[in-house]
Amino acid sequence: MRRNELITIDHFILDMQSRHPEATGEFTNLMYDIALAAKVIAREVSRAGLVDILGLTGESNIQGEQVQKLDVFANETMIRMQELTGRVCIMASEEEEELIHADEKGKYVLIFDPLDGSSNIEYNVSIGTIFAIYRRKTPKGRCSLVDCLRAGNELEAAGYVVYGSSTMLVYSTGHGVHGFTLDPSVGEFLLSHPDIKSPPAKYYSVNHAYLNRWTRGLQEYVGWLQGGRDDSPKLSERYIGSMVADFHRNLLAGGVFLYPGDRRRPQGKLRLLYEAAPLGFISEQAGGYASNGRESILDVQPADLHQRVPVFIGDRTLVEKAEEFIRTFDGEGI
Ligand code: AFP
Repeated sequence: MRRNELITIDHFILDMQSRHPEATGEFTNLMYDIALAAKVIAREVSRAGLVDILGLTGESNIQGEQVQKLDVFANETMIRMQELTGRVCIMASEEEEELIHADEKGKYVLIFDPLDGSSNIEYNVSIGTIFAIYRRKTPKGRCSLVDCLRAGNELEAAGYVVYGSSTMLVYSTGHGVHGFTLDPSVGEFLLSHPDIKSPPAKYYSVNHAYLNRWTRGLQEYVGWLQGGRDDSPKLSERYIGSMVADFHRNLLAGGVFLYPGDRRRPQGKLRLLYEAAPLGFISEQAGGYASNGRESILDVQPADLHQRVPVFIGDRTLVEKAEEFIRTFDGEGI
């Protein structure tokens, strides 16, 4: 990027496409559609705090339109932006029990969490959208569950949008990680963070409220992160409670995010297909690593659309260290 050059996400994606002469442009257009959906959702997120002031909490708003909850709105926006384009054959959303069939000629499979961290919405805390793109597996005709139950190492692309102090879209097609910041005055995502590589870790992020339910290995590991041993990294803690926001901060500032399994929930809370695999893909592209505590999250083959998985993600050395602690104390309870 030349100094002071403004590169919109559309130009950037098109430039990437021109490096692949075999590309038909369909993927490029799919990315445009996602960026457009992100802008629409960002607009609603930025107005969310006005809902009470403007008295829109009833059945309809001042234009007589039905007022929707933000997570429902985000889900419908993602679906509407894709279902008629002919680019996507099937979709799966964290908000939907069932698969969403689109165009049976579509080449791509889109999996998304429309509004991650939704319990933070009403407190004006950062939230996000996560997306994963696979190529269809079924050669032709209607796509089905087998097209969606894919390991992260088959991903064609993944990304997320964080609605924070500004809105940022970050994505990777397996050639580095690139971040774009929305300039609301012109309505464009501008390249602000080309080729992101995570710096050495400063932070760890975990919900300490569950400490008493953790295994011994996990307790020892977190103690180590904090500075319990001579070789400890002595990190500071940051935890927002929106995975996208926690992940994003650690990606840029350096750190590790954990949502482990515990006695009550052995598989943790986070979903493999909607959260862990796409962010794992991004993390690895930025020089990090994502694990379920035993193996790479990208190697986990999903058996169920809404399957949960323990997550350790971010700085490679620190995630590998988590695996080491878990192995060392394997079988030891609390
Ligand atoms: P919500 O969408 O219910 O707010 O959950 C968000 C989330 O799935 C993820 O974004 C957070 O990292 C995690 O849950 C926070 O969970 P805890 O409240 O148990 O720490």
